[in-house]
Amino acid sequence: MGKKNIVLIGGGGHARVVFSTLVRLKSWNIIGYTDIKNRHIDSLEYLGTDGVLKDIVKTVKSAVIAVGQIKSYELRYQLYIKMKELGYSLPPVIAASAVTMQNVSIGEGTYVGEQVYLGPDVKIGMMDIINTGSTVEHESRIGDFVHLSINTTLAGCTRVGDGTFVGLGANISNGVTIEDNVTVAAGTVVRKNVESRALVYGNPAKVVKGYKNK
Ligand code: JB2
Repeated sequence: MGKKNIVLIGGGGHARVVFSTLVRLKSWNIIGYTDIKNRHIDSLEYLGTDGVLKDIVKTVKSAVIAVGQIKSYELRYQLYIKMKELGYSLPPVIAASAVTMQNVSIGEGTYVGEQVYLGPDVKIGMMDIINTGSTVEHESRIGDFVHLSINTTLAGCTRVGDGTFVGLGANISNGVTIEDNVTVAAGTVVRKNVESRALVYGNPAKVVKGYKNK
């Protein structure tokens, strides 16, 4: 089967990672990337700003939103709306070295990085970043526009709400629910449920309520 065309949105750090993942998959013809400026990614053509996307969609139907999400998912959300309006399809990108066990589902536009493990019956939402080396064990549910940073570990039956950010190397214990728009700082060990918009940090974890106002 021939390779399908795909365009990358964004040319920063996350785009470089997504680009390498796509290259290793060998199933995509990566035509280039858009950005507000030329980021000079080796061997990937800069196509211009997002204004060019309305013409590109005539020949390239698939795109990957390769802008990351740390402080807020707002930009990823805006880009998602724009790409859908333009008629792009946003396939999930699942790295060649990721392990997905039985009955795993992964939503539209989600990136699953190298060396990720997704246990049986795990449900991953749309537009998520499940970054390099993360583990999500059995029956866990991850919402939409979530970012699990590098090497996060989520035990079985965990819940993560929409828009939540989980920092580098954080650990979430079995059965814990983290609600929407929560920020989990890097290295945090979360053993109890966390309510919406809170910041949680440290071990044992401390919680700041109402950290985010949306
Ligand atoms: O509207 C836009 C737009 N706004 C910013 N359209 C397009 N096409 N691109 C946009 N950008 C571009 O996103 C910026 O000009 C910049 O080149 C890129 C963001 O790059 P940056 O390296 O700042 O962040 P990132 O989101 O690619 O990566 C962060 O998040 C990852 C998850 C980094 O901190 C990584 O280390 C992290 N792994």
